[in-house]
Amino acid sequence: MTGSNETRILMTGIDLEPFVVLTGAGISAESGIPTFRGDGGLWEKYRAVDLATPESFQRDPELVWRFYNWRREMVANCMPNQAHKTLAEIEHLIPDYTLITQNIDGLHYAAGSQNVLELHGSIWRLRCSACEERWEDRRAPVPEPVPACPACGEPARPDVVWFGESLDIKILQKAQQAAARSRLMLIIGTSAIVHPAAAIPLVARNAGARLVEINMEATPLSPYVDETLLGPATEQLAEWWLRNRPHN
Ligand code: BV8
Ligand code: ZN
Repeated sequence: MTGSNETRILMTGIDLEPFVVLTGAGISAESGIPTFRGDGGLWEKYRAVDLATPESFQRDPELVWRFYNWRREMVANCMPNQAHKTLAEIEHLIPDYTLITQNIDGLHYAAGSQNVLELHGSIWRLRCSACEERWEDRRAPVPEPVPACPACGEPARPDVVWFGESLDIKILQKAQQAAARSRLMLIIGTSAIVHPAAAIPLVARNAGARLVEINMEATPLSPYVDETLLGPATEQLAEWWLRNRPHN
């Protein structure tokens, strides 16, 4: 193959671009961040309905802030792992590349990824519960029991998407459009249960993309993928990339 704008062909003869990746909590597990649904998962201790919903914030904002402060302190002490770093390397090597994440921990950016579609927001951003104000805040923990909006003084909340809330439509459309034109999608560390994120791989499949799933176990998506690599993301992604990275 010659010429930079040629579609790169994998050593195994499949298209490598447009290259799309969807990650979930499992990619951060080896950084020490508990997943949501595994054993010892976050939601086991705290029922999602009690904490990650607008109703719970309305009812008890201090409780919800205690939960997010606990997560902020945990994430602040965690480093990106080899899987995050491999994805940052792929972004630098593959021009037509889109990284979509359900995670709010910011570890893809910490590993050097530059363009990340954060479907469910970021734990490091706050937004006002009343006006449009939103801002970066890296304090772990946020000291006030319920921080106030700097613009209007109303209660501030984590700038994340809670259950029952719709995602940022622009970010979701970008993710769906990337999937709709993809030739290859890696799905890494997601239980493929939470919608609308869980439907994104099917958009890629309908577009004729090759789907490669990396997980510790089979998921509802597994029957629809071309390849399921079972094992920790740090190992499985590095080995897959070693087998398939372009050598020119
Ligand atoms: C919406 C931000 C509507 C907050 C999160 C029935 C059918 C379909 C949909 C629904 C339904 N009932 C309700 C819904 C809607 C609901 C939903 O999907 N519920 C699920 C539970 C059924 N969805 C919503 O509410 C969404 N909004 O639908 O709005 C609407 C429309 C119009 C107008 C108004 C409203 C919003 C969903 C977003 C919720 N927010 N997070 C926060 O994080 O605090 S979701 C939360 O789950 C996280 O973002 C997390 O990323 C996400 C998904 O979980 P995973 O990432 O997959 O993590 P999980 O623990 O589940 O799995 C980890 C995987 O990793 C496992 O498979 C494990 O085997 C693997 N693993 C572990 N270790 C490793 C590993 N893999 C590799 N290596 C390892 N080392
Ligand atoms: Zn405000």
